[in-house]
Amino acid sequence: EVTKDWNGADQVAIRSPRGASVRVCLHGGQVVSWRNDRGEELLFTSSKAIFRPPRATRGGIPICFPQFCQFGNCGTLEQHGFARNKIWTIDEEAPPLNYGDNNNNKASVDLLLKPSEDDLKCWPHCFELRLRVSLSTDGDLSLISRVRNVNGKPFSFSFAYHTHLSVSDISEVRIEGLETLDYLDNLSQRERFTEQGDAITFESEVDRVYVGSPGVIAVLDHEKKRTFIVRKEGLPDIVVWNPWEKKSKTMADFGDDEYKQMLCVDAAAVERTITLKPGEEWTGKLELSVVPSTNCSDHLDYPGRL
Ligand code: TA6
Repeated sequence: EVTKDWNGADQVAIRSPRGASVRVCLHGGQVVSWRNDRGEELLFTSSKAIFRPPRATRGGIPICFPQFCQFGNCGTLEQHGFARNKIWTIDEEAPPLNYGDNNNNKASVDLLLKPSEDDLKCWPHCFELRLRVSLSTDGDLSLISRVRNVNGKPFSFSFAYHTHLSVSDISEVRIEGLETLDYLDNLSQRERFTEQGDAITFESEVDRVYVGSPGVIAVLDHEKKRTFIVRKEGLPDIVVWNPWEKKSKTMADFGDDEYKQMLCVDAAAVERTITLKPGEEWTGKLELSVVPSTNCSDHLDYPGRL
């Protein structure tokens, strides 16, 4: 179902037979809503989000391409790239996939971003970025991005699904699956640390890139008795970010107390950029599901369904 969003750009909604839904804005190719079959919103969007360029909407899942920049020296591009501030198109070459199409349990929409003349001035590389957003009959959300080097010269990029999860109380949230990994700490000039052997919990600002993380991690929301399962392929890192109170007050498009209800857990390729030679293509997959439990260890070894 295609409607118009705040600036007249198309917005596509997919509804599963059981009532789950996802909404994608062509502005930024951004998933702005993902609801379970009880209509509960699973992604965070700030009440102070600014829905117009050049700010990306503060929430949902912005697509950060061709860079996800931390630790300063972000060059001339915007910190997290321009893709989330561009108007994408619906990819006419990819017919929509619907529930029941040859026994498919997913419905999908395919979006496309290609550089304009202006874009080529600030990032002189011939790319095509295709995004397939799918919702399964049981409400799992998947995003598959494909970047192709359209016979230009080789180029390198970093990428992140900047995923804002909605949580009930950040102090009651923990992440399992990142134990013992190394991380780069954005709060201490990218110094490299090793995570201790237990789940990650939150008592202050956290801004880290866990490098070489496994394909599956779990985010437990104790109060809501539910666990987000994050599965990924082609994305070796996980960015974990919560601005906490002090930093929240410095962001105009973020409520002072909203840090309590959100956590960014971004499947990403940040530590090492990806390089494509002419004609080469890269694929990065993310699958989000929610299980009603806070005992997620039985899900961590669950083989990915990507
Ligand atoms: O998540 C890591 C990070 O780079 C943080 O340092 C913070 O800047 C966050 O992204 C938000 O970035 P944004 O451009 O969405 O405001």
